[in-house]
Amino acid sequence: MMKGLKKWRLFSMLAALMFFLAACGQEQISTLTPRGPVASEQFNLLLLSTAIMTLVIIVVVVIYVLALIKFRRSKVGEDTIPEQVEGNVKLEIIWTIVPIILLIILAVPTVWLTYTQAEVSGMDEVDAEGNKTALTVNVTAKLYWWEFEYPDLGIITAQELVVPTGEKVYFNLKAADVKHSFWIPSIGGKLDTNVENVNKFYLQFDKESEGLKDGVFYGKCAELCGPSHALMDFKVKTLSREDFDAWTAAALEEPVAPSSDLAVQGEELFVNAGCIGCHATSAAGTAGGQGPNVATFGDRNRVAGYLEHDAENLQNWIQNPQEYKPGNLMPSAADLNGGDDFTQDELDALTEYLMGLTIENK
Ligand code: HEC
Ligand SMILES: [Cu+2]
Repeated sequence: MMKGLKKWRLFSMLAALMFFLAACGQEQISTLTPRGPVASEQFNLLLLSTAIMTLVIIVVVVIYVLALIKFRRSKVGEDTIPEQVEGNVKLEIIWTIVPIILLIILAVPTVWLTYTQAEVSGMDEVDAEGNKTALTVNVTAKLYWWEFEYPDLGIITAQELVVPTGEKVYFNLKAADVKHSFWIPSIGGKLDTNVENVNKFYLQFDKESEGLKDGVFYGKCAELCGPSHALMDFKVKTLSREDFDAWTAAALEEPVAPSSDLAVQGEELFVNAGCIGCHATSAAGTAGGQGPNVATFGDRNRVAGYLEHDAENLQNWIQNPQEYKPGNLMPSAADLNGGDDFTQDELDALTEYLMGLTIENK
């Protein structure tokens, strides 16, 4: 009976562990599957420090076990008092020097990487015509969503970052309200976004996101920022340089006109209910929206950063955003609509309109 119980316990523990580890190694979200040089360098550092720690543990455990076996009472006798020694110069030197060497082996690449990965002078480089040579994205973290501005291109998006592969992309990171932290696990370690200063770094995306699960890399807020912190996700689409240029050109064109009567009704309601006051619908523009820019809403992978991108979730969200992201700053339908929820027809019209907003399919 007892044995059976123990086995069962062990089994359920392993099952729980498997559940937690199930996400490890999924390349759209794991630090263990780096998909760019920044993440690779950081991963190698992780391996190096793990190797050093493992070596230390093994050496210590081996000496410990040897001592246990060699000096056990049944071997040395009941009343033996071991030889009393005090200080051993050779040993003292060894166990002082060895850790110092190990720490140096760890410190040199760590410090070196800390500086090289913070190297952002490329951000200001210009070519002969005075154009920036590298892409810079201004990221603003807001309760509980992400704004992405391309200052040199005059483009603004939200929730889904679009970047080219195979080149350094520079980031200016800040927060609009409280501290957040910008993190794309497979691409590189996180950096805080603060209200009082701008943090800068670069990332490089080596893989096109198209073949991935969901077709995107996952990004996260990595700094506890409020009740909906855990839902403050964003997604990253990585495109070849060519596709990225096509995307930026399309982003600067006029938004596509609504394609059906229902969508036209949706657009009218979007304006009349005041949605437009917080949600810009053109990707040509600058940062500072009160709500996410929705010019790419139809292309997005999620509603509000984390809900499956379908009509039902969109309508539930519009009706009552607080139920899905407590503490977020979007008013409920009733607040916008003179105390009444939207009717199903109104929700259908808004859905038709919003789902039709696209840059990819212009
Ligand atoms: C006072 C400003 C404000 C108004 C007015 C407003 N919203 Fe929002 N909306 C927000 C904010 C802020 C968010 C981001 C919430 C979050 O994710 O934390 C948001 C998120 C959204 C999203 C999800 C966006 C995405 O990229 O996933 C949709 C869709 C949306 N709003 C639709 C509407 C519609 C439709 C209306 C009008 C009926 C409306 N909003 C009115 C502020 C506003
Ligand atoms: Cu957060």
